[in-house]
Amino acid sequence: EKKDFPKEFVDSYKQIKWNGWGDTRKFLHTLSPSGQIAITTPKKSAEPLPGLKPFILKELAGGNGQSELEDTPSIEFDNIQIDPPKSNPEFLKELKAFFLSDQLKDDKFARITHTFGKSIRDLVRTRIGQIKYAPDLIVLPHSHEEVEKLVQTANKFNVVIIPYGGGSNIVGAVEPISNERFTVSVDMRRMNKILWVDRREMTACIQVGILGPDLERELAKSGVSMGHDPDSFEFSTLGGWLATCSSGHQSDKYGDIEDMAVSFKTVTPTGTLELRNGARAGAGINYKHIILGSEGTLGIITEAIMKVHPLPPVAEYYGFLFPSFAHAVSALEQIRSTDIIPTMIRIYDPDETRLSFASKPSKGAFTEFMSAAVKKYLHYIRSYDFNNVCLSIIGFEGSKKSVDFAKAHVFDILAKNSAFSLGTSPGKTWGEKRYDLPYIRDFVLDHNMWVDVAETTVSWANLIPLWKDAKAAFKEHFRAQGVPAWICAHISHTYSNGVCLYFIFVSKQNAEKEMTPYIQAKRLMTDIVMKYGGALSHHHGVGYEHVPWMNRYVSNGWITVYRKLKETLDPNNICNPRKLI
Ligand code: FAD
Ligand code: PL3
Repeated sequence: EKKDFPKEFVDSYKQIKWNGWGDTRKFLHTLSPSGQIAITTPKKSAEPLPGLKPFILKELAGGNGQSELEDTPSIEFDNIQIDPPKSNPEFLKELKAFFLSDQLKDDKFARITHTFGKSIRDLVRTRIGQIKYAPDLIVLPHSHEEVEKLVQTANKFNVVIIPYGGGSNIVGAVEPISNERFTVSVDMRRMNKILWVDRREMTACIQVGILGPDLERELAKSGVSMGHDPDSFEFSTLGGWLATCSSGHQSDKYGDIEDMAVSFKTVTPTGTLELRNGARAGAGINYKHIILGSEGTLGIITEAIMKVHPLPPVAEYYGFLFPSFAHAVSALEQIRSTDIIPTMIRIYDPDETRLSFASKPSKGAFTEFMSAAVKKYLHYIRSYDFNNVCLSIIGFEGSKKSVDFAKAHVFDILAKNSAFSLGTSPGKTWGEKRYDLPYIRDFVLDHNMWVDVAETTVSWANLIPLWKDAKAAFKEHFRAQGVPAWICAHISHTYSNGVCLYFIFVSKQNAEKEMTPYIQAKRLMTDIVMKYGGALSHHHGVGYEHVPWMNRYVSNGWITVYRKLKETLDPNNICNPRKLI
C-alpha cells in the first residue's frame, strides 16, 4: 500500500544550503558600514564578531600586506549546467509501481543537492558549477520494505545505488564517480521515526534517516538520550553515523557510535541482513562490525536498535586555561590514566585558542574575562605567556553525586598542572556556539581563501611530536611557495591509549582558483599522520578521499576479505561503487 507522507513535511535537502554548510538562515557576512564580520542566525539578526576580521587579516589575508578581504562569490544556481538524467524507462516503470511520484525526483535542484557531501572540494566544485556526475534519480523511501524493493529492482537493472543520509561527509562518500550506469541517490531522511523505546533495557529502535535534533527531541519525550553529538549533529543522520563509524563530543562517556549500536537491519542486493538484539554475545564474529563503517558499499541500513541512557540530571561544562599545550596534554594524560573520566575534554592548541577568542561576539564572557587585570595576574603571578595559552572545555554529566565526585578528582589534577579555572561561562558559550564554526568556512570561501581539516587517533607517545611536526611541515610547505597559510589543532576525543587530534588549516586560494593547494595540503597532512602511526581517520571515514592510503593502512589480507565480502553481498557492484578501498 502506498502511503502519503505528512503534507507539512519539508524534505531536508530543500532547507539546507546547496552551495555551503547548514541552515539557509544562518550565515556569516560583513556588516556595512562598520566592516565587521557578523553572524546571522534564525534566532538573532546580525550579531557582530568584532575580533574575527582583524584576526583573519593579521594571520592570513594580510600576510602579503592586504588590508581588505577579497570577494569570491559563488555561482548563481540558475547558471549551473548539468547533463540531463540518463533514460532507463524499464527501471523507472517498476519503481513507479511501488513508489509515489513525490518519492522520485529528477529535477536539477534535487540532483545537484545530492551530488556531493560537504568537503572543501565538494563546496568549491559546487560554487563554480563544476558538477560532472549528478545522480540520475533521487528516491526518498518511507520504510524498510520500500528500501528492499528499491535495492532488488536496482540489482535487477544493474542500477547504482548510493545511500544518502545528511550528505555531511567530507570524504567524497556520496558522490557518483562515473556516469557509466544509471545512478540513484537514496535519500533516507523521510525514514525518521522512533519505532519504540524500551526504558527497561535502555534501548530504542529507530529508522536511521532521522537527523540528530529530531532523534534527541523524540527520545527526550521518553526521558532518555542517545548522547551522540558530532559537530555535524544538526544535519547528519543515524544511518550516516553508523555507516561512517562516527564519533560525538561526549564520546568519552557515552562511547562512539559502535558502542551505542546494538543491532540493525541492512538491505543488500542479496537479501536483508539482521542482527540479534541483546546486551552482549561472545558467539563468533561480531557481525555488526562488518556493516559499521561500510559507507553504503554493502547495502542500506534501515532500522537500528541503539543504546540510550536516562537524560542526565546534571550537565556542567567548565573552561580552563593552561600555560601551554604540553601542560594541557600532561593533565589530560593523568586524568585518562585514572578511572574517573569527564564526559568531554576538548583542548585547543594556542592557535585555535586565539581563533576561539577572536570569533566570540562582542560582549562574550571570554572577552570580559580577558581583562587586563586578569591577564596581568596570569602573566606576572602565574607566569603565563599568552602566545602559548591553551583553552580547554571540560564537561561532566550524570547524577549530582557522580558529577561532584568526578569534578573534585579532575579539578585536583588540573590544578597540579597549572590550569586556571574560567568557571562555567566558557562552557555555556561553547554549548551555544558549538555548531557555528563550519559557517566560517563558507565566509572564508566567499573571500578568496580555502579551509580544510585533517584528523586522526594518535598514541600518547606520538601526540606532541605529530602536533609539532604536522604544523611545522604545513607552514613550511606554504612558506616555500610564498603563500600565506595558517594552521591550528585541538584534541576532541580521548581514550586510555590515545586521543583524536584534529587540525584545521587555511590558506589563500591560488590564482588559478583550482584544487591543487588543498589536495597537496591534505596529502602532506595524511602522510605525516601515517608516519606517526595514526589512524587514517578517527571519525571522518574513507569515501574516495582516503583511498590512496588504504593499502598502507590496512594489510592486503583484509582488503581481500573485504573484496570477497563485497562480491558476495553485492555481486553486480551496485552499492556505492569505488568507495572505501
Ligand atoms: P552521508 O554524508 O549522507 O553519508 C556518509 C556515508 O554513509 C556515505 O557513504 C553514505 O552512502 C553512507 N550512508 C548514509 N546513510 C546510510 C544508510 N542508511 N545505510 C548505509 N549507508 C549509509 N563526523 C563525526 O563523526 N564527528 C563529528 O564531530 C563530525 N563533525 C562534522 C562537522 C562538519 C561541519 C561536517 C561537514 C562533517 C562532520 N563530520 C563529523 C562528518 C560527517 O558528519 C559524518 O561522517 C556523518 O556520520 C555523516 O552522516 P550523514 O548522515 O551526513 O551521512
Ligand atoms: C568536519 O569535521 C568539519 C569540516 C568543516 C570545518 C570547517 C572549520 C572552519 C574553520 C574556519 C577557520 C577560519 C579561520 C581563519 C584564520 C586565519
